[in-house]
Amino acid sequence: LFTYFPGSPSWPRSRKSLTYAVTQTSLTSIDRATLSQVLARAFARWSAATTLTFTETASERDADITIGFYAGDHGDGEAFDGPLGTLAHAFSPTDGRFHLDAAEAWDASGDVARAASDVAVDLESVAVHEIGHLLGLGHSAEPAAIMFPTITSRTSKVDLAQDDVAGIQNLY
Ligand code: TQI
Ligand code: CA
Ligand code: ZN
Ligand code: ZN
Repeated sequence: LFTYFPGSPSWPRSRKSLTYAVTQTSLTSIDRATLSQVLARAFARWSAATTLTFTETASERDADITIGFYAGDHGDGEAFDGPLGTLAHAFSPTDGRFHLDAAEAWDASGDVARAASDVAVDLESVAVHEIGHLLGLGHSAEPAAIMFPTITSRTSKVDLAQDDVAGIQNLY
């Protein structure tokens, strides 16, 4: 079953359209256009289940959600740890920060099973999970759920389960 953060924070119900910006890419080798495509696919999975829409903006100032790659201690008290371990983190509504560990072997090809690295991590799968946190979902006890707290390297898991849909529809 789905959960929320303490106090069930959400984006205001009146805000149906949220914007996101990619603000820090100096530590990743992922092509910028590919990164935009993967993020758009991940956000679309949540907009398909809700009345929310998500639009990329070039301006950090106009963005509700900011997305970037960071290494080690990057100033928010949640240091990254090198390959595997913590892959990414996102803060609860309405903070909007979504950080990815630049040390991961991110795969943005959409076919992580074919990745060269044994420790390749599917970027879209992690993005779908972290967007759930950005929108207010905590972890789920349902193994099929995107919000279930486990992910396997070289594996893709991008489809919302009925449990994720029920959780987000109950919140918005
Ligand atoms: N990052 C943790 C996560 O996103 C960070 C975290 C722990 C967290 N507890 C939280 C974030 C509570 C918000 C609220 O769960 S992670 C998965 C998992 C991670 C984990 O790098 O460990 C995914 C990133 F657990 F689902 F497999 C992506 Cl999909
Ligand atoms: Ca890590
Ligand atoms: Zn961070
Ligand atoms: Zn999580």
